[in-house]
Amino acid sequence: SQSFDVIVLGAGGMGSAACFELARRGLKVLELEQFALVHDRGSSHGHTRIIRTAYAEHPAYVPLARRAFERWYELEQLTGRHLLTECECLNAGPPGSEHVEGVRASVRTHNLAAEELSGTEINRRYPAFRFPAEYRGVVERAAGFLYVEECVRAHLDMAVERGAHIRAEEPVRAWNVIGSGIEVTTDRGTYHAAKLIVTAGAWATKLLADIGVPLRVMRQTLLWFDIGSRGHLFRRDTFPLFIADVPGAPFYGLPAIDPNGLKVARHYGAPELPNPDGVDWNLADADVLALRPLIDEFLPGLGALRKGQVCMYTVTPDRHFVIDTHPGSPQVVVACGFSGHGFKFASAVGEVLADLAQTGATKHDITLFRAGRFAEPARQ
Ligand code: PYC
Repeated sequence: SQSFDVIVLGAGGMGSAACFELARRGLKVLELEQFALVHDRGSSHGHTRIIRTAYAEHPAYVPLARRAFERWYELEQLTGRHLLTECECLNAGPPGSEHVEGVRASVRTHNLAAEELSGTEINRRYPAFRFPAEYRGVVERAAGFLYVEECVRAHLDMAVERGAHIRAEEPVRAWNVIGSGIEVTTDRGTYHAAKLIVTAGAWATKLLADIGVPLRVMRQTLLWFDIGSRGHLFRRDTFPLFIADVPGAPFYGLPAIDPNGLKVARHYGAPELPNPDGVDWNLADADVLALRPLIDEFLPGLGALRKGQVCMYTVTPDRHFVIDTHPGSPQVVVACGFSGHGFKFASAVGEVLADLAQTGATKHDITLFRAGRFAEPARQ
């Protein structure tokens, strides 16, 4: 068997970033991936991911978002590749929208630059939209989108350049604590290391079944629609990233950046599954029908479907991440439950995971992400 300082399970957004950071720090690291590298059977594909700073989900994410921006820009410098395009982000919803209120809370807490718009003002500024006049929007400029597959590839390539060992198409059968280290058994061999990082996406439901985090998997569909002769309304100088907190059916979209047209998807709202085995990877008519009424109401005039992809969310009960040392094994670091809003942070999470594996602590505030929180009585 071979020995490493750290083994990383899963080469998606988080695992690839951790692998890069560990290799950069001079550690001997092995990355194990069950599929081909940069595959489309997990949660790190679909061309683009939103990155934003005025974070609706909790103000505690704001410093991590800033760090993530820094680290994506640094990765661009290291690789010479274009990974992130800046773009305005519109957060819209009816009066009382939890999402819009959450954005405002982060703006207040961190004194962020943001602009308030009425529904009418949104429609005037971005003429593709038809929001009701009483809707409210908060627009921020400290936002953009990442080229998700390119980001994963960049982290992996930079990790290999720094000596990381990466083994693809090698599913993990089991990991076990052996003394103060760990042993990982795959279809092809057995490996030993001082530390283990589990960044297995939806497969955390299996590989981390014992950590007391009730994870559920959501099958999401990413859809691209024809913009036809109305392309000028959907360019990123005329159309923002948006998250629309429409009652019962929040959805989001990104400007058209290529011939596939406008990318639009629902955020949550799909049935939850206990693990990834039940996910149907084929696009169904029902996937498009679920989104069409939202498009017709809020983005009228979009054309036919041009492309669709299935992707997974791995969701925690409070939709906050889990980033921690394993509750029973201090030599194991876990990152899971990114709940459909994690990828943007991968560049910073890689640093946090490397910190935890190397020293058991990190200077980043990750108290919101404790693995044990689901077992604790609610705080007053
Ligand atoms: O992480 O910003 C995000 C996001 C929006 C919709 C899905 N994910």
